Amino acid sequence: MSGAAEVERVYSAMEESAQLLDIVCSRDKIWPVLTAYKDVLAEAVIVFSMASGRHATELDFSISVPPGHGDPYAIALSSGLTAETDHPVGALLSDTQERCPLGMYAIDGEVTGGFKKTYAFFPTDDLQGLEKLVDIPSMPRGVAENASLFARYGLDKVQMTSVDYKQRVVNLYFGNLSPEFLEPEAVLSMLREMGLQEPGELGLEFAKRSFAIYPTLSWDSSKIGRICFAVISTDPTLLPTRTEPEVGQFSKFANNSPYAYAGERRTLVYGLTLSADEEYYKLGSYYQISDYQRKLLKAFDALKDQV
Ligand code: GPP
Ligand code: MG
Repeated sequence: MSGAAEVERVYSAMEESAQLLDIVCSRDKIWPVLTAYKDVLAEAVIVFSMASGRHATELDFSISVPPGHGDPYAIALSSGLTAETDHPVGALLSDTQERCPLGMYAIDGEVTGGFKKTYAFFPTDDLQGLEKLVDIPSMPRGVAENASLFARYGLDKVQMTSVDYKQRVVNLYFGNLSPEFLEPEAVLSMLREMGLQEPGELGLEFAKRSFAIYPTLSWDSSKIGRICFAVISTDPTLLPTRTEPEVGQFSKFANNSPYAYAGERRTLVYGLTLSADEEYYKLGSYYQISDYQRKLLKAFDALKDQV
């Protein structure tokens, strides 16, 4: 398929996914993003992600970009998807790639807002330690200031980072989590120290199955803005709440979002996010996957019978 046909194909799937949530896609915002990365679409991992509450009016899309394709932030700048900035947010991806080995990149956009984020994935067999990340000059100082807190709760190996150019925030996606730190007492103690909301019983059960935990930091404060517990599964019923309209909305999305790997079950990543004054949920439905997601599902989806 040509690049233009790929753009058309992915846009249609995105529209179908957004319609499930009554969200209208902005073709003018999405088309330039898909066009800028059109050559990677056929082989990319592509995720459509919804969220609850005040975030329910947006659908995000994430697209992986192989390292050989070049720095995706440079592509975003040269394609006019985002404006140049002197803020350290604009230097973080290139500072990261100068200092750390990378296995992959990704970009992220909103179906109503357009280009939003980049991701830097470290090699799966070479996750980076916090000490490496605190040395990156444009990294928010809050990372260094919270490094010992993270380490005390077993958060010390980073799988990937994301940079959000709109909100000017950074996520550190910690992996290699030890089960002891996923127990309710440890999770509650960590959230109290961070000054974040504490989930109820359902949320704590959910958190036990996390394959990644990711805090969000900014350049404005050393406080942790929010943290998300992520669970990967093919089960469409794992949302950690029983309230409506969330259950209905998430179930519709989990059961009907389009995906391009017929014959397999849809890969889903649920998120439980806590900030100082908010608890909300996210669900990423994978439109395209790679063998890496299949491997993660094998390792983590099987855990459901043990917790
Ligand atoms: C979730 O971050 C991360 C993804 C959906 C990226 C996965 C991308 C691939 C190409 C595999 P988030 O959207 O929950 O973070 P935030 O809401 O803080 O931006
Ligand atoms: Mg998102």
